[in-house]
Amino acid sequence: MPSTICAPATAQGQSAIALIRLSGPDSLPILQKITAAGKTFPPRTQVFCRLMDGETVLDEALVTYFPAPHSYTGEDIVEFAIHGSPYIRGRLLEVLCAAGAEPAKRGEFSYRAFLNGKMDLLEAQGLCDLISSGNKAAHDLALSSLDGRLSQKLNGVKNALAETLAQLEARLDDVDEEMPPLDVQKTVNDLLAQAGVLAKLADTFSVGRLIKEGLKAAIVGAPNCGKSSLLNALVGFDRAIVSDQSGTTRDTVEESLDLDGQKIILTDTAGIREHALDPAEQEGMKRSLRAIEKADVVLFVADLSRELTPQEEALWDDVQKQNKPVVLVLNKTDSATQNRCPLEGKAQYTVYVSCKKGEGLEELKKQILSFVAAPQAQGEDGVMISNLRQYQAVLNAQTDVESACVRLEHGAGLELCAEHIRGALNALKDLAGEVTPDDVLGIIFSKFCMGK
Ligand SMILES: Nc1nc2c(ncn2[C@@H]2O[C@H](COP(=O)(O)OP(=O)(O)OP(=O)(O)O)[C@@H](O)[C@H]2O)c(=O)[nH]1
Ligand SMILES: [Mg+2]
Repeated sequence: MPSTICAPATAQGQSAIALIRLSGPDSLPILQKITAAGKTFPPRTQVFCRLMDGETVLDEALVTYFPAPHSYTGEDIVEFAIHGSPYIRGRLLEVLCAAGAEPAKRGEFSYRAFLNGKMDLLEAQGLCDLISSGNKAAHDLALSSLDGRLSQKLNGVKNALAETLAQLEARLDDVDEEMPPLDVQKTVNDLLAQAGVLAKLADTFSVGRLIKEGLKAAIVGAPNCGKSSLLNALVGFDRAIVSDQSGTTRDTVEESLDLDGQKIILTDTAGIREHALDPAEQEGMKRSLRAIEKADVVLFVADLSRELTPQEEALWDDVQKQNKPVVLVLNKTDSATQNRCPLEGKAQYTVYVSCKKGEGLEELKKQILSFVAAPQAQGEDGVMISNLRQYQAVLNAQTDVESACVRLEHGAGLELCAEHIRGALNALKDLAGEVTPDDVLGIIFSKFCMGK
C-alpha cells in the first residue's frame, strides 16, 4: 500500500493563506486524528475546523476532502487552507507526520497522478512547465502539452503505426498464405505520412526550447560602440554603466526582457579589441567570447560615427563561424560620419539605431522576435516540443519509421520492417511514460517543484 504523503502546495514565506496537501490512503484518518472527534468531512466540500496540536489549537482552517479516485493524484487527498505563517505551516507538517504521514519528495504528487493514470508523462511535464512559465509564450506552449494536444498528436501517430504493424504481423503469421499480399505502396505511403508528422514536430524543438527558456541574445562589438547603451535602451532603464571611455564594461551584464510575451535574455559584453589595458579587461574579453558561444542570436554593434577597424572586421568573421543568426546593429545614426558600413554587404540582417535618440529600437525588437516567431518553425496547430528528451524520442521514432519505409521499398523481409516500426512505437510510448523505466521516471519527476 502506498504511504500517505504531505507537503506545502504554496510558496515559502509569509502569506495570508497557505495550502498544505495530504495524499494517500490514510489522509482521512490523519485528518480525523487532528480535528475534533466526530467531525465529518463531506467529499469536495470546504469544512471550517480547528486543527489541533495535541491539546492546543494550532490554527483555524478550511479543510477539503477529495476521496479517490476523483482527486489530483487519484488517491484520497486532504487540502488544508491554513493561515500562512511559516510557524503554522512548519508545525502542521510536523503534526501530520507525527500522525502517520511522510514528507513528499519533489514531484511525488504528480508522480502518483501519473501512476494512477490521471495524466501521461507529456501532460505532467506540461504541468511542470506551466508552473515555471514566466511569460505568455511559455505559458501557451506549456498549456498545449498539459491539455493533451501533444499527447493526442502522438497518439494519432502511434495508432497509425500500430495499424500498419498489425498488417505486417498478420502476414508474418500467415504461414499458409491465405491472406492477400501486402499492398506495399500503400503501406509505404502510410508510413511516410507518419514520418512527416514526426519530422514537423521535431522541427518545432529549436523554437520550442527558445520559448521555454528564453532567447539568449549577446550584444557584442568593439569598445565604445554603444553596447551598454543598447542594453539600457532595450530594457528601458540604466542597467549597465555607460561612459565615453573605451573598456567601460568588464564583466558580462545580463538582463531579461519581455518582448510581446516572449522572454529575451540580453547579455552586454566587454568590447573586444586587440590589446587589453589590464588583466581584468583581458578576462572580460574572454567572457565576451563565451557569451557569443552561448547565445542563440548575436547583436553585433558597430559605430557609424567612426570608421570600422580591421579588428572589428576580424571579430565579425569570427562571429560568423559560430553559425548562428547575427544582426548587424549600426549605432549612432544621429552623429554618423558615414552612411554605410563595410559589413552591410556581408550581413543577413541589418538595423540602424540611435541609442541616444531611441530610434530604430522597435525595428530591432521586431527583428529579434522574428527568430522565435518564424511561422514555418511553429507547429501549425501550436503544438510544439520544448524538451530535449522529447526531441530525441521524436527523432528516433522518425528515423525508425523512415528505415521501415526503406526496407519495405527495397524488398527486405517484413520482419525487419516490423522491427523498425516496433522501435518507433517504443520511442513514442517512452515519451508518454508507458514503457519508461522507474529510475528514469524518478529522475524526471524529481525535477518538478516541491509539493507538485
Ligand atoms: N551620439 C551617440 N552616442 C552614443 C550613442 N550610443 C552610445 N553613445 C555614446 O557612446 C559612448 C559609449 O557608449 P557605451 O554604451 O558605454 O559603449 P560600449 O560599447 O558599452 O563600450 P565598452 O563597454 O567600453 O565596450 C558613450 O559616451 C555613449 O553616450 C548614440 O546612439 N549616439
Ligand atoms: Mg559597455
